[in-house]
Amino acid sequence: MSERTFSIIKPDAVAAGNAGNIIQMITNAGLTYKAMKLLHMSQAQAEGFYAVHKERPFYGELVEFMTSGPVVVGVLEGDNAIARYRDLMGPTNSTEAPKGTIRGEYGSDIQNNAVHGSDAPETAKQEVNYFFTKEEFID
Ligand code: FUP
Repeated sequence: MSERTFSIIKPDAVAAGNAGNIIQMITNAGLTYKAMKLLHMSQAQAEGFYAVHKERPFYGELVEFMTSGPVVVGVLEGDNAIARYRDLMGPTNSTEAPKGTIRGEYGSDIQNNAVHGSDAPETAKQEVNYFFTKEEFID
């Protein structure tokens, strides 16, 4: 069944000039971009996006990292897109990510891990709506 997922190419990957290659990996995997934009998250935007991690010890550092430079946010569509994109990303900790996954190719560690992808249909919907309005979609 076709579904949508939310993706971020994080500040480490954009700053290193890897956004183009990552987009190519995503589209080569058969996922289609329905919306995309470059933005620099505000403190409030990053805090809200990661609110679920508020009590975790890495929250402050994570927000600082995510606001450190521009990111590419996007909405991907395809059959089973949420799971397929997570497989393509690889594990959260880039040091454990196999070659051929985005984090294996372009991530550095558990925080500087190149990309984000939604983990379930409900969070995908929330995350898409957090960054995009209806007018920004193709179709
Ligand atoms: P993921 O679903 O793979 O993005 O991973 P999590 O939801 O577990 O973590 C969300 C983000 O928190 C990760 F992308 C990176 C960050 N993180 C850290 O910075 N340090 C940690 O120890 C764990 C997660």
